[in-house]
Amino acid sequence: MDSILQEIYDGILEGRNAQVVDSLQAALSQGQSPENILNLAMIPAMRQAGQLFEEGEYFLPEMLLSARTMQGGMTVLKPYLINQKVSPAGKVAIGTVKGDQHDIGKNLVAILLEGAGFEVVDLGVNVDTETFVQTVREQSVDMLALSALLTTTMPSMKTTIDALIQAGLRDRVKILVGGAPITESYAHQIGADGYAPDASRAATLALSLMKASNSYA
Ligand code: B1M
Repeated sequence: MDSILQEIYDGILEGRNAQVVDSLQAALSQGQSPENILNLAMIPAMRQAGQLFEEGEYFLPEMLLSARTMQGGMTVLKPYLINQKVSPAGKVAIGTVKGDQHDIGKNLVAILLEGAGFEVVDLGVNVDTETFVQTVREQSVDMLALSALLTTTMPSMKTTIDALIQAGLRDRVKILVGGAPITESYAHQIGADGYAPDASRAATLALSLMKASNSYA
């Protein structure tokens, strides 16, 4: 790995916030693309933190430090990932489902959706079904984007879709789901409109779902 990317990877893994901000600025001024920095250094570092947690070498405080350093780094990268478009591609409400506090992937999806021209309403983490339903009812969103990182919180996606059906609102929105334990077949099984394995494919899929729904309008 390139040495500046290695510095970013190590810095995130070891939770060195200030160093990661400096290394990111250095990498950007060396001409590294923000996508490469994310995909080759930052996301792999978070994956490794999870691996060390599974192996009993990291505990929650270490995972949390890595997560905070990652979030600080994403603040530096965000302006480089967002390309302001004139007319919004649509309005998306995004949230991590009930019981789940993981928000790094969700935040990344939100940034890339914004980058693709969507207006994004970020509902945060631990979002209950009623909040999603109320948002669809009151905020005229075109799409709901649901993130889950725990196998125990995945079922909340289905609960949300079922609640939208019950409220007679399912046809008003496209539903996009994702997060580490989610699969294409799970998305299909619960009646979502789409699944994306990562943030950049989430943004591409969101655009094509909007195009498809506009062509039926
Ligand atoms: Co947690 N955690 N965690 N954790 N954590 C995982 C998810 C875990 C896999 C770690 C492990 O054991 N290897 C494991 C889940 C096991 C399982 O369910 N199968 C786990 C666990 C067990 C837990 C706790 C239960 C631990 C405990 O308390 N004993 C606890 C649960 C708390 C809760 O939510 N109720 C917990 C807590 C935490 C911290 C708070 C310490 C911290 C989160 C901080 C934060 O988010 N602000 C944390 C972290 C950092 C992780 C790992 C290490 C990293 C997650 C991450 O940010 N990855 C994670 C291990 C791992 O993922 N390998 C782990 C980087 C991020 C960019 O990737 O979020 O996957 P990700 O997002 C990706 C894709 O998934 C996708 O796009 C992103 C990339 O482009 N994506 C979407 C995500 N959402 C999408 C939505 C879409 C489309 C794509 O459309 C809408």
